[in-house]
Amino acid sequence: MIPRDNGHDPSTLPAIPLSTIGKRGIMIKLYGLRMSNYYSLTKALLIEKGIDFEEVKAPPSQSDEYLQRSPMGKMPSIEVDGRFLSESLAIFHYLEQTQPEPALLPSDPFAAAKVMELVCHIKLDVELVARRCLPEMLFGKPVSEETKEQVTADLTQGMKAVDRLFVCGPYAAGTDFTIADLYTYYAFGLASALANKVVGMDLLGDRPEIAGLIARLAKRPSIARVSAEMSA
Ligand SMILES: N[C@@H](CCC(=O)N[C@@H](CS)C(=O)NCC(=O)O)C(=O)O
Repeated sequence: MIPRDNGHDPSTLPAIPLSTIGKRGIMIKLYGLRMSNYYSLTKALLIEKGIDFEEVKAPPSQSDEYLQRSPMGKMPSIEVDGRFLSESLAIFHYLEQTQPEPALLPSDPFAAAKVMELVCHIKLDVELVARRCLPEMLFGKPVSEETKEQVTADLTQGMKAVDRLFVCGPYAAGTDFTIADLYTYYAFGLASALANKVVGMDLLGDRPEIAGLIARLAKRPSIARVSAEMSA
């Protein structure tokens, strides 16, 4: 057990009242690198919510200091009033509660859970699966044929799950823009490139409605700003 002296212990700091983030000088710090899809997703989320934030360049690391912010040494993580939080979904959960407007989930609990169900499948059964090919695409380290076969099979199954849940009406989970649209944009960006390059699978070729949504989402001000600043 790691001693709880790392800023994660809720009893060591005063509670932050809901709906005050970014409104009374509480500045969120966003740690990571702009090249990361999950960092970009979280940045777009902060912009969508109208929350003030400051970006802190922090490449992934296994240093003790980094692990205090993000226990797997990954990006992104955020800092709120001296407390740290990692994992894009956990960060979303926190921001949705502290800054409910604009809502990125439906008010109906079941409809909200359906949005999260779609997010889980996009994240775990598509993006995370395609990520197994990252070493080959990014670092020129070939992945084995066995891995490629497994990735192809898992991606096929994952996309079938996504097909069952994806609404595109016109947004990913229905009539309104939700967190599922941010995961659609940022997860498929990486996953479709990886699938195409490494296992020769075209994830979006037979799914013009998802491809069309991604093209429309690219023009959304939050996402367009994140893209513009990525290459700045
Ligand atoms: N489940 C995490 C995934 C974060 C993640 O995979 N981040 C990547 C960059 S996009 C990373 O930090 N990779 C570095 C590493 O694995 O060491 C989330 O949703 O935030």
